[in-house]
Amino acid sequence: MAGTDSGNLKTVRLWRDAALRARKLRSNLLQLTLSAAGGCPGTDQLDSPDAPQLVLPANIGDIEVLNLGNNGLEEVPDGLGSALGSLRVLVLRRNRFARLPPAVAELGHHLTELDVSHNRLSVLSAEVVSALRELRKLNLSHNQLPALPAQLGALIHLEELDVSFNRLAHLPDSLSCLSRLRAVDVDHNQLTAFPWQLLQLAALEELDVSSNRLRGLPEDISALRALKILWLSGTELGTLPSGFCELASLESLMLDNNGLQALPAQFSRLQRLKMLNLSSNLLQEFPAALLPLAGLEELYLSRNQLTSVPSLISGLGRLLTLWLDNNRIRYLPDSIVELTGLEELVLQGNQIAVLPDNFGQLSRVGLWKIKDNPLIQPPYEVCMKGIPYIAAYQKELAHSQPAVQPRLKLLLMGYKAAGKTQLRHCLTEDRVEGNQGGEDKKSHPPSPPPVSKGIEVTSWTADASRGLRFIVYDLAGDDSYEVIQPFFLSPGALYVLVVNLATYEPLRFPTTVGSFLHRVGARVPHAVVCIVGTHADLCGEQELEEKCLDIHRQIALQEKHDAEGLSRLAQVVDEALARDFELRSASPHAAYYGVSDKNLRRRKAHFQYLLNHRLQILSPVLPVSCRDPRQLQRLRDKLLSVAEHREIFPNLHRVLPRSWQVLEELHFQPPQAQRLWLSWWDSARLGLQAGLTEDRLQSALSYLHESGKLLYFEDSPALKEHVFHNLSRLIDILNVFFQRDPSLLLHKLLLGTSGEGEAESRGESSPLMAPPAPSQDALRATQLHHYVEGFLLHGLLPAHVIRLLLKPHIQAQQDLQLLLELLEKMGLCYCLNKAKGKPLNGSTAWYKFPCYVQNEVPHAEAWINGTNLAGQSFVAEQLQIEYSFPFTFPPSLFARYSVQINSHVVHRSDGKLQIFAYRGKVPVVVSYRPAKGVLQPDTLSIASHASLPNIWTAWQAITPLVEELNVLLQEWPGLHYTVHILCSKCLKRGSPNPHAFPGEMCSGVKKQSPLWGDGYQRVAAKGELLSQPRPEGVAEIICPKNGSERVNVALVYPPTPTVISPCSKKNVGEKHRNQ
Ligand SMILES: Nc1nc2c(ncn2[C@@H]2O[C@H](COP(=O)(O)OP(=O)(O)OP(=O)(O)O)[C@@H](O)[C@H]2O)c(=O)[nH]1
Ligand SMILES: [Mg+2]
Repeated sequence: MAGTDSGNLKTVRLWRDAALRARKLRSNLLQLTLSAAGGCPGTDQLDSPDAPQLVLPANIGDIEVLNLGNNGLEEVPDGLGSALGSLRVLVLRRNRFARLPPAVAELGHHLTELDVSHNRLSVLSAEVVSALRELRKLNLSHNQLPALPAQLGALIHLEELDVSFNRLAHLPDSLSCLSRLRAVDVDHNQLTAFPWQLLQLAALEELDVSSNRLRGLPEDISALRALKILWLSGTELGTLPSGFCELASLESLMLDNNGLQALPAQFSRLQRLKMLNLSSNLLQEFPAALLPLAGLEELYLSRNQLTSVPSLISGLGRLLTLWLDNNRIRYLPDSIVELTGLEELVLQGNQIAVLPDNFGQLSRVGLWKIKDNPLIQPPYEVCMKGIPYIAAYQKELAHSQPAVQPRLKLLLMGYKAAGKTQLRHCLTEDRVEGNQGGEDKKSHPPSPPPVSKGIEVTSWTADASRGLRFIVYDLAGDDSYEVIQPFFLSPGALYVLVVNLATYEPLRFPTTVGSFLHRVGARVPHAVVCIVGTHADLCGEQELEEKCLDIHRQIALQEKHDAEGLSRLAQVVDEALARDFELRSASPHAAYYGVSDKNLRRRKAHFQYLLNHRLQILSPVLPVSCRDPRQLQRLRDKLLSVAEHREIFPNLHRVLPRSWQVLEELHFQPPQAQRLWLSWWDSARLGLQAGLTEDRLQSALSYLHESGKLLYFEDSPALKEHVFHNLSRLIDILNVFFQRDPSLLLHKLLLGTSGEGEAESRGESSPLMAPPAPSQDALRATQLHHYVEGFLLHGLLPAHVIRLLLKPHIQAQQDLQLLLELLEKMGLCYCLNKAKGKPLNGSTAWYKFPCYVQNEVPHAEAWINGTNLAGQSFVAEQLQIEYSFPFTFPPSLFARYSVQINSHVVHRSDGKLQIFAYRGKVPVVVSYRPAKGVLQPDTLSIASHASLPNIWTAWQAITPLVEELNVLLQEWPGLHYTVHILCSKCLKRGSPNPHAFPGEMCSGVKKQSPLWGDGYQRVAAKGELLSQPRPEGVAEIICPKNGSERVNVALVYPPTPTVISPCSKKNVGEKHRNQ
């Protein structure tokens, strides 16, 4: 069977799949498949205590293939032997047989194929076995057999034997008589040596002995001259005997997961080899014996200890697949680009800093993995984007002068009054040459910083001799900044978490350290974090030591807890994957009920990603007193040495194309320098001036974002059409709104009102900014006070008051419009009474800032028809999608989401934790429930209701809202969350703990951070069930919370699979670009 078309085979895997398909294609035989009574999807036979009964239909004497698989059977149906006079193929897989049914013996004289895999066989009756004289294929895999009977030797026609996944320690001697055997699977057993019986099987073409503790191979393995496919994975081999090199027919060889340190010199005799897997061995040198294997198409050398690749590798001219990941390779030979047929090139996890020139020649490579290499040339984000980008970059570099500009974004984070601003002043101002901030002056001892001004950005030349600059972002610690802080967390930055050691105590760890780490980890997986403890001068020596140790210990605990939690979740996915999809879909009790393998694998990959991209927290905690110049100097030195670390910040050591530098300069030149933001297209035009075509702009912009020069959110579908280059103006404006201080706000407003009259008399008012009626100062102050109160309580401000607040930032008349647009774009507020694109007709525009909403529940009057979705019983059916966040909830996600949904809803009413609104005429509720301890994580749910026949209207109402949330969550690639569809029946009953059907998918990892991500594209996050078609022929699904209760399938699956169009309108530009 390996035979005729093996010339085309690409991998053993493919070959095996083809063989499997061939087995299924017994199309010219008369077939019958029987299921146990009541065996419709939605009920679970396997979990029921009573074995189901099958009754054979009458007149089945002509049946040639009978499939009784997947029925939970312990016995075959009565009369099986006598009724099936023509039977040739019998499939009994996935049942509960503990022995071979005696009736099978009656079929012996005509049966050619028998499949009893995945049962509970612990013994084979010699009598039944010897009756099966005509058998050609026998599958006994996945049973509990400790031995095989000698009578097996009587099955002289046997061609294929699968006894894998049993408990065999030996094979019967008689096996050596089966001279027609062509395929044998004995993998995953308990063999302790290579079975000599197999050496007699001269016709053997395929052999799998993987996962047995063979420890060595006999010299006379050379007897297996017909062998084409050989699996020896995980067999504890340390060397190969020279006889092995006589297996001249070998085409595919799996030798992975052994202890091989070298290959025998004669290995090159295996000239027919097309596929060779040597992954997970102990090879320190690339085996020279491979180089003459000119027919090799696939070569896997992952997870060895290779340090280099010989340039003669170019001799493997037929190579399609080359995996070299997780070795210690420092560079690639230039000749590698001659392997122009390559389709898969996997290099991740090595020490490669520079890629050879002319990489563009490898244009066929579709599978390209390069993450976790200290790449300098081309820069990491270029490499991550793929070969065409590398080719373009290399071309560009050839045409432009390189420019070096070491610059690193440094973020100071931490609880309020932790000492961030003071630290920034001390670090940057003490050295005159280091002061680029302009406003900072040399002073010592340091003057106390002014009252928190909010978020601030300054430049600090930390090492003038090397020209090393930090762009320091001082992220104010007050809660009110939570909603804007995430915009500044970007990949490739150095994070400094500041803790006030004087006020620190172990109980305060979660608020002062733990939550910040979670936040950074969720936004920027794999970020580098230093912990700095301030106020050291106020602590005794012992106190200092104890507190630093406690922080260190609690960080380790939190990390361990999170990693273990993720591993457990990954394990559940693994277990679900190990069960067939059919099995998973048979029972709503099963974990990941109804979730497709593809979605599960995606989820698994995401867990793996989360586990591999934990924060890089540098220990120990660095204590410092802002009053001690020596300690400050030590901290400076430490930060510099971290920044200088090539493997952590390769960015800083690389050569950039001149065009990138020109692009940067152009962004900060008038007239665009004054603009509040640029559209992607504006930026692209500057790119053209710099000599950068559109396709190369993205890399340049993400570099500028990472190094702190501007904000460009390539991961946010909502924001990636804009480039925020005017950082200082942007931050000043944001600070105005997020300094939650009533007196300060009032002060600003009063300042703003001075001179109002003049503006009016110049006729500058517009309908959007209808000014307040002129009145006495006192009256005005009261009025303004009223606005401030309304703002801080309900997040409401009219446009003319916003204008007063922003007065210092407004130069031209249209500025206010622009500023409001900016705030809306960033998702910080929405206009309450302005429908998109429609003028206001003279009335005042009111803006709502959801992060300020204080009232616990929305005003009920807006919720006209609906009653409480949480408790009361409904005539209508309820639909509720629940997102749950077991580790951390992104700060202010609910507030941002509140803005994001505004274009989809009408008649909304906002509470601090809940929004009531309508989509058309259909009511929707969005609710946020903060975590209560570990058992009840944070949840965000989107609900609606409708009568059963109209339930599609509810689906239609919530689907765009679900999509908006998924889009927002893409900004948090390191976040874990789950999505479920709550059982409508449980909700109706008012159950406090309704059953949750999986409706989710991995937390939608989009593009990872160019610096630390692995470049795997996050598919637009969508619900698992939400993205899967309704199972055919299933009308109802049992709710496991209440055994007999059935839920209509329309309440669990949307009418048609949701075609996610995350902000299709917003993606138009991108589509355009990609064309
Ligand atoms: N004694 C002493 N006081 C310090 C030290 N560092 C900061 N402070 C004082 O602590 C107070 C708070 O420091 P800030 O730098 O304003 O704190 P912050 O982290 O910027 O606070 P927010 O901006 O509100 O988040 C100020 O009065 C500082 O002078 C230190 O090392 N020793
Ligand atoms: Mg501060």
